[in-house]
Amino acid sequence: MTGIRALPYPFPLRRGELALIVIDMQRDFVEPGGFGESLGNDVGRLSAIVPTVKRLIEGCRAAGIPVIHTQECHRPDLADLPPAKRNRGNPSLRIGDQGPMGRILIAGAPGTAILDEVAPLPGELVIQKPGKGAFYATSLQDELRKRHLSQLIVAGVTTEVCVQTTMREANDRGYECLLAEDATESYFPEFKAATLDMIRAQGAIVGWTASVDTILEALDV
Ligand code: C5J
Repeated sequence: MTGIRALPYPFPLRRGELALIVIDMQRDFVEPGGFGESLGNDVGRLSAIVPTVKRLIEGCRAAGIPVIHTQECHRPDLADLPPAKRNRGNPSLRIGDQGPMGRILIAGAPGTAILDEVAPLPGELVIQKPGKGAFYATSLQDELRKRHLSQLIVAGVTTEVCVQTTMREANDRGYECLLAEDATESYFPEFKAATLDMIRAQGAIVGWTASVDTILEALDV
């Protein structure tokens, strides 16, 4: 078995069963003037990883690894947005409200779009998700099963919210996950560091972590 040099020990790569999943690289989280910034966050931390995420995506494509994208968004009628989620953050600007880039996190709004630099290619799977985890109320598990995929490289934002939630959901469903350390980011550096530690603690209790360079080297790209 070939392994990828990872923490806390080599990731047991099964290349034919591996996909890359890129979480929520959306304008509203990453660009100035979006929802993330309206909550008082420094979006510069997130925009700084865009070139690295792009390199990982392009490397995986070159290696023949399927690339899956997620997009956090809701229906225009908000039927999939419970008050427990809508009433969070800055109450003057909530999910579904009109923001500087259209209705915040509503399907089809400009701010909800995935950044051009890391946009899906035609034919790549895009999972629209109303929750933090990519498995909640989506077809992701069925799509992975159909493609006989059992391992995920995980990238995207934010590390301790949608990325970590997705990794925990995936792990509970039997998927092995490798988090790309420098292709994920948080508005809070200490939360990112803690998340990486939590994921790989206790013998990879949730998953593994490795740098993008190391992952691409193992994929021979
Ligand atoms: C958040 C996400 N932070 N994609 N979403 O609300 O992590």
